[in-house]
Amino acid sequence: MSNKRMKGTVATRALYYGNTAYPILGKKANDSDHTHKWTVLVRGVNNEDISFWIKKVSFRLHETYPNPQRTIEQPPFEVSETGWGEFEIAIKIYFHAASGEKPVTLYHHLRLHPYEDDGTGQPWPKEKPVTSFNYDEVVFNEPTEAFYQVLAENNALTFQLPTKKSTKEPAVPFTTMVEQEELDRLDKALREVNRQVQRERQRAEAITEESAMYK
Ligand code: SLL
Repeated sequence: MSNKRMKGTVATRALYYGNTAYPILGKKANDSDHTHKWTVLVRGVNNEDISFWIKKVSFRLHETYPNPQRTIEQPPFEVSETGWGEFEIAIKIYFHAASGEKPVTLYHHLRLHPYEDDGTGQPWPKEKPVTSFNYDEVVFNEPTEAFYQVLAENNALTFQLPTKKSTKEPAVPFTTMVEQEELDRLDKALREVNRQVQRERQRAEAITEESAMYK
């Protein structure tokens, strides 16, 4: 099949990456200095199979881990470990050979600790997992004909965010609802900034007027 590039064509795929972490509690906690069990992962936004366009994922862990370079050749693209500290994980994503694309590296700060109370204002419950996920889109600019064909065959020329968080595990973290909440937050922040600018402008005008009186 052809590795000719399709001029003027763009194909985009969405994914999310990040980690979940659970504290090690009870008797097991005394067995080593490891305080947490964690999983770092790369997934489709609907938790769908992404192996038709992602060939393998390589996770580079901290050098305190044995064989820190962990390459996962089949889905699920994830690594589970235990440990005591947070560090940055380089996540290298290799695409289907037909794409002719170089691998892409994403960086994720492994998060083990809650840095805030939970939503109810209560301290973070010990048994509740800490999660840290990021959403991203991979844009294939002028894809090869062969790769375009792969996407088409997998119904993957377009994508949609899920509308709601699913209740079944693993719950998808990025939904149109979450997107809307973020847009609402930005909108509210923008209105607040405009209000403050307006207020400062009025103050400045008042001062100018006042100083004019003394001239
Ligand atoms: C820190 N800069 O000091 C970081 C490094 C490294 C965490 C964290 C290894 C576990 C093991 C582990 O948890 N490393 O011994 O296998 O916080």
